[in-house]
Amino acid sequence: VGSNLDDPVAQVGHALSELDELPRTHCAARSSLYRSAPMGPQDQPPYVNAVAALDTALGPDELLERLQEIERRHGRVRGAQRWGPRTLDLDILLYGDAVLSTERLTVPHPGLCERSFVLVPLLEIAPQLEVPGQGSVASLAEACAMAVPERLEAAP
Ligand code: PH2
Ligand code: MG
Ligand code: MG
Repeated sequence: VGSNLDDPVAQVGHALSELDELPRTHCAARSSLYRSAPMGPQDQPPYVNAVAALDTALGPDELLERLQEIERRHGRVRGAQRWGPRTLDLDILLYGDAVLSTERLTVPHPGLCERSFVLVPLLEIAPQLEVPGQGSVASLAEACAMAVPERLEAAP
């Protein structure tokens, strides 16, 4: 889950609640929120990121469809700029231990292994997790060269 526009902390918080409300889906764990410098174009605000573990009976394509629906409700506009700013980004990082590559969806997420803003929150909720073909989240986080994101304190 990521956002860097229109109150990113609120965008991410609301999105996490909406994930738990998806049909045939239960949010089993959610990480803290983390703030980090933008990866990609630097002339955009910092990002707030989090990760969630979902138990779901939705297949990967249907899940992706539902996530894009939530993104649209959050005013997501698909801009021309790669890695440009966005109100809400919901990416499927892993789907069980599936390895998928279709036109619309690649799982594990191709950027997962290089992105500290993904690995650090993932490590928080799933320290034992293995990424198919890539090793443990712990070893990937250890090896990641990107600056560590700042963990935000939960609102009182
Ligand atoms: N997402 C992007 C581009 N750059 N940078 C950070 N820190 N966090 C993100 O989630 C992010 C990004 C496009 O998905
Ligand atoms: Mg993304
Ligand atoms: Mg995305």
